[in-house]
Amino acid sequence: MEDQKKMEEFQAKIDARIKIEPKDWMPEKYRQNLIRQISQHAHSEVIGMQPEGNWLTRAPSLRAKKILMAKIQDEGGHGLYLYCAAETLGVSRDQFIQWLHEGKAKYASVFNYPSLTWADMGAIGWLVDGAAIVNQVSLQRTSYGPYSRAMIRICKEESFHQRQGYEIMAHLANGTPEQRAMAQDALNRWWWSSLMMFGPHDSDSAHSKDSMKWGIKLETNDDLRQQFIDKTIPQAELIGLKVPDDNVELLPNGSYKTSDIDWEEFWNVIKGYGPCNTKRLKHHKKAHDEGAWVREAAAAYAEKKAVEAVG
Ligand code: FAQ
Repeated sequence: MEDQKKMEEFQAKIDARIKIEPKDWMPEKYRQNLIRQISQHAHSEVIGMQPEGNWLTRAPSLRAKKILMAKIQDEGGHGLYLYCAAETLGVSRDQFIQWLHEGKAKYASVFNYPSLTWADMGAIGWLVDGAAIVNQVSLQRTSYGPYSRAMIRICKEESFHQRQGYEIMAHLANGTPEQRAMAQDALNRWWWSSLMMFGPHDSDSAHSKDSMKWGIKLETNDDLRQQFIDKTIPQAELIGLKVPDDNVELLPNGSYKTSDIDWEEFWNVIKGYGPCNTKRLKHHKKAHDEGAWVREAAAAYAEKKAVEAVG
């Protein structure tokens, strides 16, 4: 009876759009679902630094290099905000990293594809960040306070990321025939994996029903994917590029009909069989191990300061 009453009060808060804060009562399934989604989101930001990091030393100008470096740093920062938000649910950062390394936690499938040319830096910013923003703008209204506040801050930075990617693509698309071909090739390779970022169709989405009921997700996977498609196809056309789908059709309501995603590829990548899954995790583990002394030094410094403060 007690739990039933708490549950009703909890749902009433959600329905009234009142944020749930760390010390508030929450159903265990809500907490677990948030831990899963926020930590996976954090892992995506951090693992997502790798495909772009691959091009830092080969950026075509100092300007391009500085912008790319700042962008990658931002992604690391986003990971940090999100780990902090997830930690308020009672799980330590070490535990999140361990789950990632053991393959128990996921990260966005899109980062398991290789970045082969400089144009991929354009495609990642334009498409991957573009898809991330559509999702994250919606998540700014998520029901859990710390997650919502992290999203508000992250969205401000992501819109700059999307523009820097589109600038690279526009520049290449207006360049020599070779540059234009490079831009089109990058669009061809990143289009489908970007559409996959929104997750399976609503009918196959295991978590959507609970997440929508509890206001963790405000819009469904398919609705968000369609918003991204409708924004992005005209942007491609504006710079003379074409999305790699012969069945694109503009409907009278202004929305685009497209072919379906290759779901077999999607699930394969998620299960660990994408082109770069092994490489991404191996690199993360190596960087984590090599950074152990930095974490130890930071913890020792914080402890020393705390002792000094007590006197
Ligand atoms: N990749 O029941 P659903 C960025 C899993 S940030 C891998 O529909 P849900 C910034 C899902 O986890 C990009 N796994 O799940 C950047 C679940 O498995 P589980 C990241 C996926 O949670 C840019 C199972 O499939 N953004 O890019 C994917 O309700 C450039 C069933 O799926 C976020 O994480 C996928 N694409 O909906 C950084 C946003 N899709 O956990 C660097 C927050 C599904 O039971 C460079 N997350 N799965 O083992 C969300 O909005 C949701 O978690 C979804 C999935 C929409 C991703």
